[in-house]
Amino acid sequence: MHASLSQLAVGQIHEVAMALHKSLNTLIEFPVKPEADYEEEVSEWIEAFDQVVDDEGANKGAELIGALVQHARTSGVDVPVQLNTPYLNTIPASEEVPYPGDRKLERRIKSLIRWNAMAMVHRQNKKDPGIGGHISTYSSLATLLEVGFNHFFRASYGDEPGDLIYFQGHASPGVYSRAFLEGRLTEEQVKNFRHELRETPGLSSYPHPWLMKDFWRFPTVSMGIGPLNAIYQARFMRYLEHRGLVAKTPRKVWAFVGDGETDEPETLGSISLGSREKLDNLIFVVNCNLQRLDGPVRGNGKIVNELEASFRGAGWNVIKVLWGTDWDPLFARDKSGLLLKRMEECVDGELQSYKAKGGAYIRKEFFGKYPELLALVEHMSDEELHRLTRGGHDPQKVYNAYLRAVQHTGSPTVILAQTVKGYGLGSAEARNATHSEKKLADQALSAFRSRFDIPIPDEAAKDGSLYRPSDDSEELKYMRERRRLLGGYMPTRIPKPIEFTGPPIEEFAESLAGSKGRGVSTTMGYVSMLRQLLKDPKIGKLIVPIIPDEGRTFGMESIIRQVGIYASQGQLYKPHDQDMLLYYREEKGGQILEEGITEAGSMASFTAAGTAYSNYNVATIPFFTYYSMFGFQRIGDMVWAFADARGRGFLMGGTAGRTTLSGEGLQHQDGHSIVLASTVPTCHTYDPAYMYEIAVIVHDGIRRMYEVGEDRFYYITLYNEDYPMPEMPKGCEEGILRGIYKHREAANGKGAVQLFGSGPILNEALRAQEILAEKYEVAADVWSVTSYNELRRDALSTERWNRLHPGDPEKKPYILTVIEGSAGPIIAATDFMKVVPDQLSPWLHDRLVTLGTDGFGRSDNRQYLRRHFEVNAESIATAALSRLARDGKFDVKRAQKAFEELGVATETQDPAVL
Ligand SMILES: Cc1ncc(C[n+]2csc(CCOP(=O)(O)OP(=O)(O)O)c2C)c(N)n1
Ligand SMILES: [Mg+2]
Repeated sequence: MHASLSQLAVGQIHEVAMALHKSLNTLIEFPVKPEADYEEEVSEWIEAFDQVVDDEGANKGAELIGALVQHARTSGVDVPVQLNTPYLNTIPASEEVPYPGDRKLERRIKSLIRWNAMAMVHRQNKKDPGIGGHISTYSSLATLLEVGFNHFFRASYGDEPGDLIYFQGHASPGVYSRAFLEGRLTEEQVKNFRHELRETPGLSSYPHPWLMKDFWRFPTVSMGIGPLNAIYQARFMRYLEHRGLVAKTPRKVWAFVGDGETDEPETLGSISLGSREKLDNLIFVVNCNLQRLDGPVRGNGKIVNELEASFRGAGWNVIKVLWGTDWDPLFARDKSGLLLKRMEECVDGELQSYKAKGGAYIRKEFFGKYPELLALVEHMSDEELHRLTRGGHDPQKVYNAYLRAVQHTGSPTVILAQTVKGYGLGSAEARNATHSEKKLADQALSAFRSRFDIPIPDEAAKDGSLYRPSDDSEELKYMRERRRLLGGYMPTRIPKPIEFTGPPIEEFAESLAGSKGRGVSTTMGYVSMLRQLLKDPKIGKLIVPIIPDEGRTFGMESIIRQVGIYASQGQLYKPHDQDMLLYYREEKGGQILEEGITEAGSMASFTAAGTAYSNYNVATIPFFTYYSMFGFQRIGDMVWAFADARGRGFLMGGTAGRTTLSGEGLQHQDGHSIVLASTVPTCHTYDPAYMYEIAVIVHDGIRRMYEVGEDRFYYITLYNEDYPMPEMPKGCEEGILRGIYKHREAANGKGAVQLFGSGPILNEALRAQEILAEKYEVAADVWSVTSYNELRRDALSTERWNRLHPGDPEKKPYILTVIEGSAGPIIAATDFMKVVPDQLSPWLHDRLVTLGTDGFGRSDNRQYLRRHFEVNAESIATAALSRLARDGKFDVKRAQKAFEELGVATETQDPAVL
């Protein structure tokens, strides 16, 4: 080397640094081409660099480059950050290990799976047009899955459950097809793909544990949810291990992700958690078939490069599997570097066209750009050029990538596998419309059969008949043996029974006893209840408190002190508040999952914890406490998937109520999460007013979910308004759980009006009761309605029974049995939308008058908010009088005057539209 760094101009340093980068072969894009003047100088530097690598090894070379770049940067030279490596396989052919399986047999098995997957979808659409199904996703994924099934996916590790696999949802026909060959699904089931409502049980379109509870574990088909849940699953696995709740095993979480799916913010949004937590138990496989539903994923760019940069930047181990073995000799022979250059020049739209248009086109358009490349392939036919394989279809390449991934330590791995959408589907291969291809023409079916050597007659091929060789065929024996060695079939979901006894109701004594006149909020009460549960000798350790950076909002500092925040590395710093009682305690065995500001991530943790009974045989009980507005509204689709996954646990919607949360305004004030919660079939929603109500609900919830084993979960609202919590009256447990009980009868025992209240608005109803009695001599009964949703579900199911049994005596919905004998109108007031109580209209008919908080919130205080939304005591009282007046039970003039006396404006605009 002649010139020293200090002698070079800044521009020259840049040139040299970039040239050396390129020579290191780790960074490819070369934004500033060396000018001719420097060429000699650059080659001298490279020569010197090569010398260092030759003499002292690659590590020394890397150090040198690192030092050079660092120096250039500190000297003010803007060396661009480059995160892409050459558009080549990460693992060079020279470093590959040989394939350990029987390639020929595995190919035959894969062909049979391909055939049956395709036949399943094709037949169904032939006889039931429009029933749908997808063949092109699996056709691109087959090798990626098969190498896993034959060599990597472990069903168990001794007594411990094995790997957890998130399958690309649209590839389900391939997964079914394998299970069919394994003899786990019958021909009848396969023939009833997407016909699960007919006589023989069928197969659901996509992975749904709700519909196929012995088979699927993870709902993935809503794009983005699978990958996000997989990241948090891997983290939760570590959490269980660190807390000693499961044994440490080499088990992995595999997530198969579509390249189009990476557009979803959920897919990439949390990848940094993977590296921060060093989740080397996590492997993403992105099926880069370069297409999504409508067309190319990045027609004008390269999705692989984009993802490589994102994942590498986030600290993941990235393994690219781009080209098949048949490219290796071409690369070996190409001394000009033009083959790589040509690959790097191509955008994905072109790569797709090459596969769609065939060999002659590839010769002309791809190789034809440079005469040297044309010469490189002159010995190959067009057909051979067309068949040049993409890496994700080559078992040898895929095996090596998986092997590296499972051996890698210290960070998660992503495998970016280049594939062809619709692989093997002839004219549907790599076409924009291929995603929606559901049927093949007769001729395409025959071609498919011939290409993959399916031993069935032509006629049967045209019908798309299923084909399963005999049980003692080589293929099936091989499949079974491979799975036996890997611990069993997958996917399966057969939770083992878990011994579990919930805490006795006495453990909730503090909540049941009330606050002895002290003003407390249900949030505060809940936090003390949770602290108590955490101390339970049997189930305390199973409780998983989850909070998205709202611990202090909910007064949970004491819990942080009590059980600590889970931190995989422990606490590497002295917290500034360590001298204080309630210091910020992080530790390896900590119990709280403090997720930071991510409701989606927290929900993913809730999902991992709420399904741990089925994935790890551990009945963890998650309590996810969050700002109620940012729950269902923000991450409702994840809640839906949680229900599908048969998740169990408690969603605790804090700072609920559009008028109870004061000061925060429109974006925070929740008046509708209960409406959204009502849409999830296994979600049981409660809007309690008192601590004893919460205690009864949680006590029973733990019993039902974990002792009885019901697939249900709870949404419970929590409020921040302080008021005295009464002691539990006798005999109200059933009412609390079913949704309503009488809370305070009219003083004279003859209520002429019924006031329904929920949450803190129950206090307004109680105050209205007093106003009505004292000022207007109207007697009213007050009821606590803990759940309109539960009351409606009960009424709907009773009504259904009545409809289906016209000859039998009519049954009564619970709500009617409860209010039977009560007199007068019912004024129902809630801090949620009017539609919440209105759910009971069909049964309460014209007795029901609803007051609720429809419309956008404001940031004022409770008093003004309740007046604005007309849910304060005065509004409740006037609503009662107004209704009584219309019914001819109260003087109209007096009713009109009452509005004035109580300060309820009558001519203002409706808050619902303000
Ligand atoms: C949240 C969500 N939005 C839209 C869809 C509809 N959808 C189903 S498959 C698909 C394209 C998938 O492309 P990609 O992820 O690349 O998978 P491929 O089939 O190409 O393997 C879309 C948009 C969905 N399933 N989920
Ligand atoms: Mg795709």
